[in-house]
Amino acid sequence: MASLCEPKNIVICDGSQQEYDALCQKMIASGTFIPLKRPGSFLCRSDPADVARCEDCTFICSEKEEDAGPTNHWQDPKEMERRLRGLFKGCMRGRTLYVIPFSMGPLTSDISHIGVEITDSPYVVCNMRMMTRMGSKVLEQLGEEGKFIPCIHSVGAPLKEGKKDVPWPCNVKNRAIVHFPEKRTIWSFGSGYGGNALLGKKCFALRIASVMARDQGWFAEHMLILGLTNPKGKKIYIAAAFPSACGKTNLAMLQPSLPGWKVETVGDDIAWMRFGKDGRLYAINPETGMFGVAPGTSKESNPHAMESISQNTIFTNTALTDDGDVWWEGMTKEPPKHLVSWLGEEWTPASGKKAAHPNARFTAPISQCPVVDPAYDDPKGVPISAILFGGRRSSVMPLVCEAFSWRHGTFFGASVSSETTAASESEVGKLRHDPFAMLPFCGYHMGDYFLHWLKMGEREGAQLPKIYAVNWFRKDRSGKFLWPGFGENSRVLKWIFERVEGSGNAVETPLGYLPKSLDINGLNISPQTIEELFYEDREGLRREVEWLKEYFKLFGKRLPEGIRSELSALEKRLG
Ligand code: OXD
Ligand code: MN
Repeated sequence: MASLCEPKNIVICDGSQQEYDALCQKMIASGTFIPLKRPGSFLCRSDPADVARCEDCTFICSEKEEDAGPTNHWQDPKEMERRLRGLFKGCMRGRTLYVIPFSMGPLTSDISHIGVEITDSPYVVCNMRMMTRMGSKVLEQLGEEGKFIPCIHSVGAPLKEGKKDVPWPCNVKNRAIVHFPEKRTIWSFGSGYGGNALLGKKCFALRIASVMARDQGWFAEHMLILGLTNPKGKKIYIAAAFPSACGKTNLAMLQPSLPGWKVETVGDDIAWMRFGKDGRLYAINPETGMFGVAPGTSKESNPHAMESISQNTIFTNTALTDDGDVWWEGMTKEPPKHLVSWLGEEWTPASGKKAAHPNARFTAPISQCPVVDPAYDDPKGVPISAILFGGRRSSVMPLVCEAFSWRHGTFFGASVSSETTAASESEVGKLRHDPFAMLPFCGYHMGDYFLHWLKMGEREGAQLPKIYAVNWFRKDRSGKFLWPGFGENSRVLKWIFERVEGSGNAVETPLGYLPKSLDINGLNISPQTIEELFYEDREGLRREVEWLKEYFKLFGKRLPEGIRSELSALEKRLG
């Protein structure tokens, strides 16, 4: 790679604090980092054209096109390799090539896997140090023979001798985030942002890992993991899949409004799950940090996230206050009178523009979360009792619904749709199917992915988690959210807990089991609103079935029979 990329230097990262601090200092000097008044924290402004995951330039280059499936962009692997070799030729001239050995998951866990990212971005190195277990200890574990996933990254902006660097080098017009599922290799060119560049996250822990999981009999999922304890001290673990920027971080560290209940955080974005010898499904969070969406995060909406980012945090594309702190829309009711926007421009409330980019992010160690679960680093993982699927749906879908079976729950996952958010560059607010919240992250044919889920449920001796569909985002006719969400979601978690324990009450409906009653003690909500939250909109549901039928045609013969029959069963139940 060195002879292809022609870097000026090569540094093998040891993952130490000293190394991290030196890179931060280097980035302050180059204008990439602005030190903040929060201890150990920095603001970074990206190039205005490189602000989110780029789905149109993300490719799954399987040997056969049909194996990438209809939901992925495919290109012939040989042609792509040629293109990449051209792009990477001399791409690191004038820059340092950093070698980042990292482990996704605790080093001693059987569920974990190792990767090595090479990059010419010190921003990537610092973020990877927070997001993964990184450095010498990983190299030691690898030894001479160890296996790892090669992850190759360049911002694609060679630096001419004597030329001053820009704060955020990138090469937007040539961006390519490329996965070779058979070779299990990742090449990413031209972007420095989030999932495009921190290759342990979406590229490895989801796209490549989903292929490994299919082949080896486990799950790599876009899910948070939380521990839920009832007032008697009994604890269960829940995994939950929601599309990007739909509140995974908020749910993962929710402060329950119900007295005596406790939520603790294992992970906020990705879960790797494997059946244990006892037949239960065990989950680890392969990451060690959060790369969370800043806008909307406040002391009210997510006090635990606010505490997690009070120090040692990298902020990207937030606004800067006059006293050297950060701000974003939704952080306080009243915006400050003056700011410097994410674009580096003077900003006042009269500017009529957003001060922070809608996909502005914070990177912070999960260990700083005040409610981090004691088992978050446990190599065994945590046993999952319930799996939730949800999306942003302003109508039709009820607040919560329990699946009749694993197969029915797999159908819930396959049917997820959600209004799009700024986490990706595509149009915001458009309702799209996002099966299992994995649409941008499944590394193979989505029909085969459904089949993998169905098959895993047939495993002998498996003690399968119960499966739920949830929707915090249903609106009334005037467009107002019906459900307050955030800490009040603990009321839904309580019902799920009781169902798992066998004590919760439910009514059977065509969609699944709904709560007979939800604990709304102390909540200022009218009985009509509750009714609307669970209203069985038969017409809307029939339209949903038609819409799903049309969507599932995309998968042709690779749509498993289990999903097809669940859809017809729902159609029949709706009458
Ligand atoms: C993320 C995403 O960054 O899903 O987690 O976009
Ligand atoms: Mn995500």
